[in-house]
Amino acid sequence: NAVKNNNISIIGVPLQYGADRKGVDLGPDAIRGANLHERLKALGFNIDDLGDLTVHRILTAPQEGEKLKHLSEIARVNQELCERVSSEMGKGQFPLVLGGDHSIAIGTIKGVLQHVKRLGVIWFDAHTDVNTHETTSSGNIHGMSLAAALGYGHPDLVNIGGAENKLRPENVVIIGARSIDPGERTFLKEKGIKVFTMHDIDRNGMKQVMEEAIEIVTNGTDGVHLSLDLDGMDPGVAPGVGTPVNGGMSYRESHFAMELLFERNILVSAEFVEVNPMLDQHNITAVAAVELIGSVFGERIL
Ligand code: B3U
Ligand code: MN
Ligand code: MN
Repeated sequence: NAVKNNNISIIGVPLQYGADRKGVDLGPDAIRGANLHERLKALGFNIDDLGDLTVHRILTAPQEGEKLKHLSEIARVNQELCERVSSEMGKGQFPLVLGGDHSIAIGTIKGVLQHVKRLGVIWFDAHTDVNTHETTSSGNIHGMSLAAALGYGHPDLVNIGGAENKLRPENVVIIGARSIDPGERTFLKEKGIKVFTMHDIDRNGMKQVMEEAIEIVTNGTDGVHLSLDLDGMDPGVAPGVGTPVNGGMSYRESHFAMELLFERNILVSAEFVEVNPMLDQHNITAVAAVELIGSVFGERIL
């Protein structure tokens, strides 16, 4: 199997305050509504759906030019997510987290790190999410979550689950990037984080990219987390996302990547984020998410 056991815990995180566009809080239910449980059960998994974490409604708009929009609620929810993920892993469960905006990767990863000290991460995304409050131009925390998990950014984010618990840059790969801010480019170069851009996928193909990526994230680690932002896929196949970027990974490339992850049996946890039903057409982005989850957990054509 792709995972160390047959038991998956589903955790929904209806958080939208890390993103600008409204509606990504509806993601967890849209994903469940696309037959997630049935699909995983058909593959032989036991499913424990813990429901959604509580997110308090914020009625005040962030200030003009704010660099950490809605920081306190985002930090609170992520701390709770961290504890929930950690306690599920402590019971031997595989945490499958449904977003919500990508800021929830901070809580997920910090929770996994409590059990897997040397953790590899595959970050599937059109963006690289390595801004900090010092480099961001949007102030949106979903563009800062990978930096925070690496130990960079505002202390309220970095300290979630303990500041000493953090990813190492050499254990992280980003796949599918095609929109990188100037400050992020500097950060990625300085820290030596491996990025496979769309150019690399075009040039070498997904097979070679994934083989290199898996080599990096498994080298010296004890497990791998998949953080999959649906905007990594091309907007033609996954239009229901807040910040679509043209020229993304095709339906087949994305599935092939998931199939290779299953084959190598390296994942200890996964999250699927940024599904925005309010921007979607006929729920096809949520359906795509569930299909990718199917491939990650071993669905095959024949
Ligand atoms: N890098 C930009 C845009 C962005 C990042 N993540 C998403 N969009 N989804 C930013 O706002 O930091
Ligand atoms: Mn992202
Ligand atoms: Mn993205």
